[in-house]
Amino acid sequence: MSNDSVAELEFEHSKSPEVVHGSEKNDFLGNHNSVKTVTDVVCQDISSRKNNTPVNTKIPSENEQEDKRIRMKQSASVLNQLSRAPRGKDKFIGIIKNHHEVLMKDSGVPLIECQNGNEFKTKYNSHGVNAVYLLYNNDSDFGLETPQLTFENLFDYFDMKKKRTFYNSKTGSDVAMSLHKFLKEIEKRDNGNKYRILNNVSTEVSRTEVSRKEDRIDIRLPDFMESSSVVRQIRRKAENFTEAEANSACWKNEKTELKERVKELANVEKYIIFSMEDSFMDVHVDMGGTAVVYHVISGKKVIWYAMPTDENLKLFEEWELCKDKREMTWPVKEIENGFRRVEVNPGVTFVMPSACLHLVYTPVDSLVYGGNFLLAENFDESIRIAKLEKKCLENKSLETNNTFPNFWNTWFLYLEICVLEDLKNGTEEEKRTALRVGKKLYDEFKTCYREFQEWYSTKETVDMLNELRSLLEQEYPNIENIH
Ligand SMILES: O=C(O)CCC(=O)C(=O)O
Ligand SMILES: [Fe+2]
Repeated sequence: MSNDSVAELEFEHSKSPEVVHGSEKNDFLGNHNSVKTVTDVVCQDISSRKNNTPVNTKIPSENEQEDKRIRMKQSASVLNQLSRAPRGKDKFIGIIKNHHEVLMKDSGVPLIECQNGNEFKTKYNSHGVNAVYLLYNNDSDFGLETPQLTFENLFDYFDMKKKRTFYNSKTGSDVAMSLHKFLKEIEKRDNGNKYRILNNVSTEVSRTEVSRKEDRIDIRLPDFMESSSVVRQIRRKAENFTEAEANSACWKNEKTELKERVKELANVEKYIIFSMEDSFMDVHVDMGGTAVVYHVISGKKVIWYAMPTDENLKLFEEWELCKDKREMTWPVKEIENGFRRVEVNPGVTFVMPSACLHLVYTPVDSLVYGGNFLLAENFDESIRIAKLEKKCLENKSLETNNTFPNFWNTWFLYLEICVLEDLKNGTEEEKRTALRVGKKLYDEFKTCYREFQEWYSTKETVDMLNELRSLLEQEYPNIENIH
């Protein structure tokens, strides 16, 4: 008997009889009483990230070690079942529903916990953009502001008739419906009727600040996001240019005016996510390898994340590009020890760096604020994901509206009005950042700049890259010419 089958046998004992959800009888497994006696291993120090060794942990007692060993076996058994279960079917959701509490609970993947915004600021300053954070209390030092949404007050903020795309976790397909209908679906479920498990992750409300005709919801971004988001930096710079400056020869905008391009920048920073209990999103990386801020307003989310290491991304890429996914091992199972489980309760904020792999399960009906943003420091990870998305677009496994709008154009605009500008006129600190980021952009674009001719002509991109090279030369004397 292999270790796996031992784990399955032990696991069988913890099942209770079949669960009936509403009046609909699912083939869900029974509830599992998870072991709650073991303190979670909390890694406080990102310096352990490379070897995944947690620090500041107390030495577990023998009982705790035994509990942990059992939980790990249970987790492995659940992963085995999940990797065999058909996606978009009750069975898969049922396994998650009943066993998510033990799933990948004991990894040593780092998580930086912060009690308040001030602690977040201090820790973010020392650990930077490549760490994962869990902030328990959102306050003015963090800066995020969202209305206190509930399922009862949605009509105060949203156009209840507007058709939105909901993902049905039971069938794995999309369905267009209004929020009004969505609430009716919840009612149907609560009245014991057959229902769908609906999840809307595409309601973005940035534009509503300007035109309040449709959704009427205001969100203030966290301070660190406001200052580090590439799109926000471009907007700020553009706002500071006078019309004359923006149209002068120094802003190479023969094709379109700066203000037109700014209007076309992606709005992906202010999503409200509407999820019914049992919604599930399988392993993915957010569009354009963006970093994510995820704040539960009401309800609860369970997120499993894995760091964007080369190895993890390779497995994910293989999976994404595989035509027949049934033939491949589920990447979550392969990367099992690289995932960490986090529960995000109301008022709690989860911050994930660019290109993190993640899965999300919703144990109760939930309303969430989610914001995506590009980080210049994570340019390489973003480009890697965008290249993967390009291949997926080509093989039609991805649709354009699930990618970061104007991804490549945005980086050229960032190069033009942020990086070049900072290298020439920035403060010492801005220059240092621009040197680092400028080099990454240069190395990527020096060979493939001809591919991007939407917002800039080839002559403009050549001029920009040559100017960048001459500004980088002193710091990087061996820098190659564009070719
Ligand atoms: O909350 C969810 O169900 C999934 C959110 C998410 O990861 C996404 O929209 O990319
Ligand atoms: Fe996501």
